[in-house]
Amino acid sequence: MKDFSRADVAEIYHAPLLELIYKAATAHRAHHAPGEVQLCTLLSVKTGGCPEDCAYCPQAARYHTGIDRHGLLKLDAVLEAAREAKEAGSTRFCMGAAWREVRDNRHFDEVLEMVSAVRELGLEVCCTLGMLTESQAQRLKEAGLYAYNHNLDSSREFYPEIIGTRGYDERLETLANVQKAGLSVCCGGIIGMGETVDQRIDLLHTLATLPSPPESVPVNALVPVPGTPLEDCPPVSTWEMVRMIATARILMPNAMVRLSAGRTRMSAEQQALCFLAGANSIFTGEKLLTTPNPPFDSDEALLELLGLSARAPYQGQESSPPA
Ligand code: SAM
Ligand code: DTB
Ligand code: SF4
Repeated sequence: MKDFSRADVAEIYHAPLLELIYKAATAHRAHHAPGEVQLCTLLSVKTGGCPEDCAYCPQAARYHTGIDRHGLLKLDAVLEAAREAKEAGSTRFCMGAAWREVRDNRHFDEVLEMVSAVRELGLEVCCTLGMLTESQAQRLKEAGLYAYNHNLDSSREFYPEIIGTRGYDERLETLANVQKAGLSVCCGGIIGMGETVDQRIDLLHTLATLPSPPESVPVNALVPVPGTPLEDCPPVSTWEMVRMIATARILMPNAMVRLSAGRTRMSAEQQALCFLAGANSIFTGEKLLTTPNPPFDSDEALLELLGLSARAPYQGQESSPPA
């Protein structure tokens, strides 16, 4: 565990902006190839109908968001999407399910098959399926899962204002189970939900002082979806995304910092600043889980413009590709 204090994190976060970006870019260069961006693809393998009440989420059954609900996809459909993702240069494929938690049933068995099959294609496989027990995490690991995404989303203090159907400690417990199983942890949050800057700093402090810091930190800007309680939240400014990304990069220099939801509202210049501030991964393809994402061609043009290249696929077939 890193011993950053809350005050250390606040000091980094509030540094003069260009100083902050410079420090983050320096940390980025010391730990990563700065010209490389990892491309990842998301696939919602089970969409909508979720019993949870996450105020940001279009997939919660209680909000009327008009998304196309569907049950668990068939293996063939998942494999086709994974092949396409690989073809388009993605090296990480993340399957999401709108579940509160994993249950030990045939659906989980099917997900385990999906994990093994996608793994066979030579992709890093990530899942985000809700809460997990230690033995479920172990089974995912044995099936060939590389990483598990489970976001803390915000600070402990703000959490009850966005989610009432589960608590922060339950979130931390799943993260501990994931870590115990030897899976790579992907854990981040969302800004723009009405939280204060201090609460964002609290989230960054919690992430950086987890028993071991996450290997992957997605930074999402809220995508306000009509029908959800957060539909009218005003957009966050890019400066706020940049401060989050840069602080995460300095606190967790080895992590992949992913510029995640919210890119459709960002210009090339705004995204360039995020890369400069230490983001080194994006999700590509026209859809995130259920909401739009920039078209593939415009991302290709963006990387070309900035002289960035997509990180090459890792070569080995061992169960732990390099982070
Ligand atoms: N049900 C699982 C869970 O909650 O862990 C996995 C799927 S959930 C959709 C994955 C993550 O997507 C959430 O933790 C949240 O951080 C992010 N997310 C969901 N809706 C979003 C939105 N409208 N804007 C930004 N991020 C969002
Ligand atoms: C994460 O932090 N962001 C991604 C991934 N992890 C699973 C998901 C963003 C979802 C945005 C809303 C949607 O498309 O449904
Ligand atoms: Fe369900 Fe996950 Fe959406 Fe919350 S974020 S409503 S748990 S799918």
